[in-house]
Amino acid sequence: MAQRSALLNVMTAAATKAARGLVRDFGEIENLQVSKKGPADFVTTADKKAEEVLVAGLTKARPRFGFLLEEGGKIEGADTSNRWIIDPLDGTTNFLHGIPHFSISIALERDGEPVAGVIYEPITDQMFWAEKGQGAYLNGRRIRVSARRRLEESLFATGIPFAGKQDHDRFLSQLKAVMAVSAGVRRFGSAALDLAYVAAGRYEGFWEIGLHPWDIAAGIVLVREAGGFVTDIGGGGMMESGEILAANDSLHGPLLKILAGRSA
Ligand code: 2AM
Ligand code: CA
Repeated sequence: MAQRSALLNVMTAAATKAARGLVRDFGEIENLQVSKKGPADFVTTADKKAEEVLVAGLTKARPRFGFLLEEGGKIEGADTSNRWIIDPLDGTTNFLHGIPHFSISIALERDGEPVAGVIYEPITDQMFWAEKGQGAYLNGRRIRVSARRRLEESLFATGIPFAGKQDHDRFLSQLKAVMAVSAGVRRFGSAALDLAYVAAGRYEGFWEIGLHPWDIAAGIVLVREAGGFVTDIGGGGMMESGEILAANDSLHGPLLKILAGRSA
């Protein structure tokens, strides 16, 4: 079992605590699916409750740090270098539909750079963590991006834009280009877990457009520390543009060309 730093212990403890409520609430979803009102309001409450637990735990441990929260927005801290970037429930649509694939994502950003990340998948009890310079881990075991180098043997994940989102045509041309050269494309619905799975070498790469900093901040640290490359797609910086491509060291370059509409 790898020795975890005090910082990572604080982050994993907060995730574990918030997950208890999420798992309890997820157990209720099945009953609510059949109710007239449906589970949507219930999920929003679950999401907010999880965020409150995370903020309380992290504030107790590091009282001066600020926050960027999916639900609660920005909270300025006395320490202007360090802030937590948090998604209390990534994969909300899965959760809402009773599909057991969702996560909690916590990153620590220091002077504008994500330096530590924890992504927790409560249903399967998979705790992914990484800290800059210290490697990436899953439940205490070191993880690495996959070693596959051939596109035709490679599996990729993505996120599909939906109603109200931009860039549907651009996404379709990216998908068309990747499906033509790869062993397959998956769409699981939690960007944070997609990045953790790239770090764990489960698939060779992941791309998505239209994301937010809380979807990707922790995963960026995980992929980098697992030996992968993670960048934006069209220029402009991942955290600003919400576009991300994460892949192993061999396939990031070719995939970036393919997504940009140039041949690999
Ligand atoms: P969420 O579950 O926290 O909302 C799936 O494609 C990914 O997109 C998930 O990480 C999901 O995060 C995120 N997502 C869902 N709705 C979104 C929206 N309206 N804008 C941007 N990202 C969204
Ligand atoms: Ca999210």
